[in-house]
Amino acid sequence: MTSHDPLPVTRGYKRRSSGSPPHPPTQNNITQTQALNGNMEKIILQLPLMLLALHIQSGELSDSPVLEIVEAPKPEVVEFNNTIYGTCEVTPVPNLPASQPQISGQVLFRQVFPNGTLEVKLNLRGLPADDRQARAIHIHQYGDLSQGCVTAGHHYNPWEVDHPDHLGDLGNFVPEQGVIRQFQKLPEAKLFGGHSVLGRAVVVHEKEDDLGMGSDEESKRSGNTGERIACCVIGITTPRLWQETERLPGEEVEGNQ
Ligand SMILES: [Cu+2]
Ligand SMILES: [Zn+2]
Repeated sequence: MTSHDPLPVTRGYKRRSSGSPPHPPTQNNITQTQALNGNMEKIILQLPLMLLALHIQSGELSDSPVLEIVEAPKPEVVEFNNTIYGTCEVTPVPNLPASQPQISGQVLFRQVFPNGTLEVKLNLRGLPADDRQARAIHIHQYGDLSQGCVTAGHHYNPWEVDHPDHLGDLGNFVPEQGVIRQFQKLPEAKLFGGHSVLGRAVVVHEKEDDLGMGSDEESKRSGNTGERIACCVIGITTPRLWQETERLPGEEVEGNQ
């Protein structure tokens, strides 16, 4: 058998279901044998999935090796005192109309393993000093900026809820003196686990988020926030950026070693 052959169990499964029996059994025997074969095949095929599910479930309580594979930027977590740091380097979309500000800067993330509340620091610049327009910021599903911010998909929504309850709906931000500086907590979003926001995008919109209060359907989908004017992909980083960024109102001192 070469490495390209299918696994023997797969071939056995195919042969059993398509081949004819070697000698004619009674009708009753055929039915029983087929039912038995069918059940056994289902159990055999599902067994690895069932075992995997059990491993993952129990892994949330213990230190299962499977959990490490599913979870884990483990080296960073250990190295940085059970904390994972994320950064997102915001850049304006190319060919932005002159009426829109060229927003750049960083959105930083920090979460203590495994169930700490995700903390976010926004540090954006590039707005006119007299600009007081509120702008929406969300975490979108895909870290794909191949065609600017439009390829980042919809708001990341693993729970299939309405806007503005998506786990990465950061809300509205009003610039002051050309910058947006804010600390906030995002209790629903995580850097760890299956619903991690790592690898997804932060998108800054041209308009204010209506927070689901609008009269149209789009309000409960995206908040009617207009064009996407700047975005970035969230990646893993060291504590350096978080620690070097000035402390913002609401930011807790502890854990900031
Ligand atoms: Cu958005
Ligand atoms: Zn949303």
